[in-house]
Amino acid sequence: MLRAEICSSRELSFLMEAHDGLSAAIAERAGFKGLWASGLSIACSLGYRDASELSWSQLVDVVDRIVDSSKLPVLVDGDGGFGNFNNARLLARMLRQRGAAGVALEDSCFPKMNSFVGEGHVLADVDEFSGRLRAVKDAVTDELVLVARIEALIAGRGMEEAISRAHAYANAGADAILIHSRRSAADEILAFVRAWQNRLPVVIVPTKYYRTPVAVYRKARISAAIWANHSMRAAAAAMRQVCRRIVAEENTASIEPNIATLDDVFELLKYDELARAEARYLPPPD
Ligand code: SPV
Ligand code: MG
Repeated sequence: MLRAEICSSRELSFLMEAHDGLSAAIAERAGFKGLWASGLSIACSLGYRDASELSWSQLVDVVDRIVDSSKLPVLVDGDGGFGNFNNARLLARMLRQRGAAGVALEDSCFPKMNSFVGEGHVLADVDEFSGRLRAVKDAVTDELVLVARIEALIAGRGMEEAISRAHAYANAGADAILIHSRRSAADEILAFVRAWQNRLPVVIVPTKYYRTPVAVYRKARISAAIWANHSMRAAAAAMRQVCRRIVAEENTASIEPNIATLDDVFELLKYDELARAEARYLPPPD
């Protein structure tokens, strides 16, 4: 299912960020066909920075809630795999156990730093990172889609380096390539796609180059675009506004029309089946 979403260059798919069960359920209800369990958004929702402060087991536990809260396939942001080939492989096995559909691993070093923060991002050695991918592929075979994420453009290492890394990661068994950019225009992403010639499907994260119309990605035969952090950012803005108003007004009357009703929330999480009298537990007959 996720393979169809992200590995088809015939149709552009969209993955929506989820950082907990509620955001997963909301994205599904809105019509998305796949989810991105974002490292940044999950870390942020727990009050951590996206700098390997969230542990791999905390990530796995949140993914468990995301998977359980919708029927959608979930591509998990596995950062660099939280260490070497062994840590990456363990993470992938645990994610498969919790029902994830895929994992994206980036060629960063531990501890990682979010791609949009600071300069001087350090890339992993190509052979060492290829070993991480190969170890994951050997462990989970086709049961998890394996996306290799290239940070060469983020690290300012240029297009040639990005393309040669993409070939190395394809040879190591990746199912798709995620090429990341922090530019405000899609030019370097599109240059990558032209040079890459679709040896493997391409996934993008248009967080910074959000003004580019998706028709451009369709024309470039990009397989999937990830809206990587928008529910988390929407929640942050809404929570801040509500908190400020309640502090100022010492009353919630004015915000009531602008927030989800409790009935909305109950409906989203299917309280109706619990509320029925016949929902009482009936033990099986002896
Ligand atoms: C994430 O959502 O955690 C990502 C995308 O990895 S980014 O924040 O752009 O690095
Ligand atoms: Mg991330």
